[in-house]
Amino acid sequence: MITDEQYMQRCIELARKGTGSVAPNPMVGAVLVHGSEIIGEGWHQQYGEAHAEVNCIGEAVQNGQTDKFQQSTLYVSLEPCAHFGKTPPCSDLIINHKIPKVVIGCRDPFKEVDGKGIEKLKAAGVVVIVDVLKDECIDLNKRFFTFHRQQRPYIILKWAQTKNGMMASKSSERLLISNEMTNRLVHQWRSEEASILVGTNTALLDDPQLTNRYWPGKQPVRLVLDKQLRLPNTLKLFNDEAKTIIFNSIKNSEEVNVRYYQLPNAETVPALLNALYQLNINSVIVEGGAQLLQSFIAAGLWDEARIITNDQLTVDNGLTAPQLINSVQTGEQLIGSDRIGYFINSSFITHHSL
Ligand code: AOF
Ligand code: ZN
Repeated sequence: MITDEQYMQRCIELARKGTGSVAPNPMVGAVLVHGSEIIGEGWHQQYGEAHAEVNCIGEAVQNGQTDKFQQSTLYVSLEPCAHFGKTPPCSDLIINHKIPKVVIGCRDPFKEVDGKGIEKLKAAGVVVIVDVLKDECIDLNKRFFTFHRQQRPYIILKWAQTKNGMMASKSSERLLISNEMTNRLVHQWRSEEASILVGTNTALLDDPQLTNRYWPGKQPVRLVLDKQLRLPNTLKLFNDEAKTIIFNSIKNSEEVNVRYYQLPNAETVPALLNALYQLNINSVIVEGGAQLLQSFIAAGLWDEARIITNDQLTVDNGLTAPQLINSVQTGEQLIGSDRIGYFINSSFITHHSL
């Protein structure tokens, strides 16, 4: 006998096929089961397009399975929607197709839905089971859940540090902490997030491109703090490889690929996060400098820290790396609280050419 959990696992697997193409929407998967036979499968494939349930039921209809619907169960990793968004409500679709039972992974935190889909189904006499593999389904869409529950993007802090807890001050030293493999990993991370953020000094001194070049997939939006508009437009982050938003206290304007967003208190983390919420940016990877990273830590506003270390390298006059807790954080260690810390030791990773 196949369990509800196993069908839900399949929904999660299907949902993941939407990785990178549905944000800021959630990834969602659905299967329609008759007896022990799967008669339809679907997932949310593209932002703005059909939801998982529509594709799942659509496949079953196409395969001539419609007469089995009244004895079938629909499994879906997120509560079916109840609102008219870019597409009509999935709960209506289920009711119209007379599917008598729906098993749901987790409730949708989006305020237009948030239990209304479940209520609608129940009111129409559909048997509804909720929270099957709930934790897995929430984790699948951790960015979406953080965005709607906390009204801010999911925040990943990233930096590289030496054995003695220093961030490199010169780019030559930085190259020694990281290597081609960790660089590729960082580009994969960039491809997975909606945006990358850096502070003024980092933009000015390092002149980073802040693009994803070593991993297939999309370019995140580049976010830069530049209160007084000190950054010259000759910097690489003004190139056409990706979009850039400059948070500043002087002007609001839109140019090709560059948007100036006026935000008087951009240097305070909550003000910046609120702006990102308004801009519908549901995740951010903060890549420096030390001061900006430390201000996120001090505000307690972060979800993950990903720290690249090189346990064979010490730098004498570097910049002290951010401190997650009141202790030196070299090597691997677990960070208290429900946040996640990853230490990636680049000296253990062998070199491969890209
Ligand atoms: C579902 N099934 O596969 C997804 C859902 O703008 P729209 O119309 O695409 O609606 C987006 C919202 O719908 C999104 O914020 C989330 O609450 C829900 N996503 N719902 O029933 C799906 N992707
Ligand atoms: Zn829907």
